[in-house]
Amino acid sequence: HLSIRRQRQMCIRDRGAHSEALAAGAAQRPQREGTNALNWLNITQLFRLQAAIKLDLPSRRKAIRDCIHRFSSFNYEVPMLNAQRTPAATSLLTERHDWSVSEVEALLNQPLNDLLFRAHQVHREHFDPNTVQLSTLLNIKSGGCPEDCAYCPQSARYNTGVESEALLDVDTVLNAARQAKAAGASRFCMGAAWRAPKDRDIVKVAELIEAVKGLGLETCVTLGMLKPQQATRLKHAGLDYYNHNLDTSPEFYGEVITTRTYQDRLNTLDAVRDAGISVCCGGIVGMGEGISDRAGLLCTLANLPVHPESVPINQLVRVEGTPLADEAPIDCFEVVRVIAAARVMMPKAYVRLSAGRKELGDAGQALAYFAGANSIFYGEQLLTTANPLVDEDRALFGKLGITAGTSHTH
Ligand code: SAM
Ligand code: DTB
Ligand code: SF4
Repeated sequence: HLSIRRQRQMCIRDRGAHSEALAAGAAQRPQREGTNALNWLNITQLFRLQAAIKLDLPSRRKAIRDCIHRFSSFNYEVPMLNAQRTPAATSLLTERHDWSVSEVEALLNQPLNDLLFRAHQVHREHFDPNTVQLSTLLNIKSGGCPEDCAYCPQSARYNTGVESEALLDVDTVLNAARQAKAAGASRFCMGAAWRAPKDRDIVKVAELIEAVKGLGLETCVTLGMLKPQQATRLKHAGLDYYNHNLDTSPEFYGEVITTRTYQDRLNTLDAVRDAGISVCCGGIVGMGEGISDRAGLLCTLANLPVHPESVPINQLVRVEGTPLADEAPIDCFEVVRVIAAARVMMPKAYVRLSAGRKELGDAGQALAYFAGANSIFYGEQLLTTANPLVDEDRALFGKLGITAGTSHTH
């Protein structure tokens, strides 16, 4: 139903996009027989699903990513890509990566029923709404962290009563992982209170990953900032996910953390993505941020060249001794709104209702599941603070008709 003039404008724009992308592809294209520009574009689309990561293309990845980014900023279908539509191309064309903060603020500020309705529709298009993925957390290296994250009980700068402990050994970790599996978890997440792991730490964590993977569980670790070769080493050990949160908007970030930058975090996310590991990245609400900061966090996440496969939304756990201990509590609808907006903006991501479930209560959690949350931390302990009991989660799932399921990103 577009006017001819508008169609022509679009065609001209398309041609511009094509030639840019083709140029980027051509510049980086391997000199192989039979590899023409069109094939190369298919490869860039596959990259989005991480297939191309398995190819040895480190020097070309940035060009590929830029190319994908340019394509994905178009909201209408590009005829050439459409003609050779693959699942990867479909995803490239249907997911948005061009959100503006004001647009997301408007989304967050909608009447709750409107936001919930939209989010739930998106949720049903992509997932079974009655299945929730279960991840169990283990703190493999507790306390003594040099960073100053204002929310964190494990920072050595605050008096929170959390003891500093050495990295757990393989047997202890395996025992916890076996228990998690027996209780129904599909993923085992190991957290370490490091600013950044040393190479010798990576060797030990790689052993833990191999052991947990051997039990048939998905693996996830969160170790702080990561260098590209460290990410590759973890990938080889069998790591499925790396958790590294942006925590809040670029603007509010400096109020919460001063010992590492937002860009440091984005660099780690790049290293993880380039190593072919699925990205788990989200943030915290309830730290005194404004709605625009929540929108800013969601925009940064959704405008990444590839959406994170997993998006944990944490409600601040206010821990005595941390600078944010006396922050005013937020109500459950604030959390639910952020979950709903994340679902709308990143339709295929697993949105994890993370820290703060105890405070949300049954009704708040039920709303969050309706809004599109389809993953939780499962087990009585988060890292240093309490989580709902396994029996409580089972009882709530029973009341809501929810069953535990695995993720389908692998
Ligand atoms: N040290 C590593 C790092 O910061 O990347 C990994 C562990 S760190 C505890 C992982 C994440 O847990 C943080 O980025 C933050 O989002 C979340 N977190 C920590 N303390 C929290 C709290 N009190 N309430 C809510 N979320 C918290
Ligand atoms: C995430 O987003 N939340 C988890 C996990 N990733 C590592 C951590 C929550 C920590 C809550 C405070 C604590 O227990 O120390
Ligand atoms: Fe350290 Fe991570 Fe806690 Fe920050 S969030 S103080 S980096 S353990």
